Amino acid sequence: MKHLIIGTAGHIDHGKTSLIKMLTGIDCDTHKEEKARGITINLGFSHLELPSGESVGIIDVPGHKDFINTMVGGACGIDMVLLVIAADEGIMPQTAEHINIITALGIKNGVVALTKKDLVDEELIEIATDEISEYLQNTSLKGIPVVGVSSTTGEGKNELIYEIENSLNLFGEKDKGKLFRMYIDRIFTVKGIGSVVTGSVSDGSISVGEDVFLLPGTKQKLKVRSIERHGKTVNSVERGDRAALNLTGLKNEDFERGMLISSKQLDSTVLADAYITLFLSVPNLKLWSNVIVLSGTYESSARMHLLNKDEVAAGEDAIVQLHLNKPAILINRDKIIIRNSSDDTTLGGGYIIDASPLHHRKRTPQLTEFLKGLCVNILSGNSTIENINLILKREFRPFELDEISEKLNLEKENLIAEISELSDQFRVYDNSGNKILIASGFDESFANKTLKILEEHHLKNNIFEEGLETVEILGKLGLTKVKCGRVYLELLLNKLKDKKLIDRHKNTWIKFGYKPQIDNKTEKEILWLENSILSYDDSKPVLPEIEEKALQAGISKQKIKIYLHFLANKGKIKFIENEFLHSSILEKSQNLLLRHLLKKSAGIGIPEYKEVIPGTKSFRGILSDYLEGEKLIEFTKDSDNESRLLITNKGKDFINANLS
Ligand SMILES: Nc1nc2c(ncn2[C@@H]2O[C@H](COP(=O)(O)OP(=O)(O)OP(=O)(O)O)[C@@H](O)[C@H]2O)c(=O)[nH]1
Ligand SMILES: [Mg+2]
Repeated sequence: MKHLIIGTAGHIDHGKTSLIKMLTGIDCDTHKEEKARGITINLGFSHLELPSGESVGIIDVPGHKDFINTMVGGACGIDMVLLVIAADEGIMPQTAEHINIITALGIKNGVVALTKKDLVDEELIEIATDEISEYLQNTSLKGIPVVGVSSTTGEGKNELIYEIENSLNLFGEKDKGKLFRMYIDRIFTVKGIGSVVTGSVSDGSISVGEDVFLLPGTKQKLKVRSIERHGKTVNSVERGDRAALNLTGLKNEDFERGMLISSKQLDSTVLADAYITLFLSVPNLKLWSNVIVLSGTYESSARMHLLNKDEVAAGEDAIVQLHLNKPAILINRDKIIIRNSSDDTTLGGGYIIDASPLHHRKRTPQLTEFLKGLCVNILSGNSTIENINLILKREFRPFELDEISEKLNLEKENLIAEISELSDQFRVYDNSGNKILIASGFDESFANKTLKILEEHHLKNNIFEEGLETVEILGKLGLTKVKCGRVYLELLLNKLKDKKLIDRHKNTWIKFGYKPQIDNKTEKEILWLENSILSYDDSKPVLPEIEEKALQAGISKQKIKIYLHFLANKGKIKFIENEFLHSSILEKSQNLLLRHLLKKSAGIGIPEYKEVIPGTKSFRGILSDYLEGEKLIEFTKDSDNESRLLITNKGKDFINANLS
């Protein structure tokens, strides 16, 4: 099953609805007003069972010039066109306008039904056929077959069906996209069933029982209670199907034509970048113009800003930014049609090239270059690899495969198949099955930056054995806020390690082969610092005093800071909060106190603590802070509310192990 939709197109009264009735037996003009006026006003829906067994959906559109917007709403969802031209009139204004719209929507397949064959002679049929073929030369429908038919006599019906089937055979199986989207074109209530909305499924698939959202706006999940396709109850529908969904969760008045049913809560936008082409014989458009934007059944007035030129003439193309008055749910490659603000002329059409752009206040050459790249990709048949490249090159960061699959609306599995064909333009990292992609140039740049960061770090800290921790490098590379930044960096660092460019030291990264360098002078200075800390014995070392003495000895404050760090890394001193003690002194006092406490099951009061550790009060403060932090001792209060020190079980184990 190919899941395709055929749409009619053509001037008013040329016989579109009659033709569909002849082909399918269904009269699409169901409304009272349609019957009374003898014209189509709303979209009509039918389906055709082909001899091959395939069932295709049919959308019948109105030909009247006042209902072009309805026609666009129908035509946006079709795969091929049934262009209806009455043999007795030939190409008329809305024939031309519909052909323009079909061309702008990129629809290339179809059949011309030259209707009302019964009203003209064979010679006129031949002349009309030639005329139409020539006219279509400059449109997307170039070369499609022309079949003479009469809906009154049934003549030409089989030939037309044959050509429709031929044309449908040109379609292969398509990637249906991972996200389900369907623009609502009709809403009605069925007694005892509830709200039913119909539309053409433009992406993805949905099954009974699944949750969907009504967009824009509502955050509430709706359940798909039942589905009909071409009048038959089915379990699921997919891209290309005409569908009627029975949804539970909202009232009928919450639904509106032009709203979207989606499997995901998507953000709406009032800004979109688009590539458009103006139709022939429309007026020139200036830098800013007021327009109406149509996409699916969405419709909104908008201000259109030309980005790559100051004026655009009939037949020319342009890259534009649309400032929409009504929030839209758009994704890249969505087709759009532009009408003038008085809604009486279709100006042109094209594609969304960026559905979540920045507001382009300045039209820089870089911006134009980037947007042109997007256009080329979208127009050149959208090689997936090229599209991935474009996303990756836009932002200096790694991307998760999930993000790419979302942006391109392609299934992850299909993407994995594509990227395994390896592009030299991007790198793929495997994170236990989850893939991370990054543009090759950026990956190289991150690798080089990492090496440089480590080099600079070592240069400034050449007495240290340690390098930088992963988080420190992450911050210096500006990757902290990137979702997969940490995982990417770890993979990159490990790759650099495998290449023997960097190495691991303790919990840090160093450049491969890096060794600290301590010259004689430095060594002496460090020794001097250690000795001056030792000289404080069981008084708290006072940093400003040490710094003062150091200055006199010709050692800068900055160096003292580095040396303190160095001594800490070597385990010679210990930082406790912002203070520090020499480890040997700390250890001596700690053992002394713990050993004493071991004998005092009721603990000791502060005066006794003072006797055991006779140094300064601040020294005792740091010591007990440290031991309390290590959970070796704890403080309690006695009956007089005086503090008492007690050894913990952990403290007992610790000191017993030390004693033995
Ligand atoms: N003799 C003859 N009359 C036809 C044929 N097809 C359609 N008609 C007549 O042409 C008129 C218009 O037909 P429709 O099918 O309503 O035309 P339409 O293209 O659907 O019109 P809109 O939807 O309003 O644009 C009707 O009176 C039909 O009976 C045909 O093959 N032969
Ligand atoms: Mg009609």
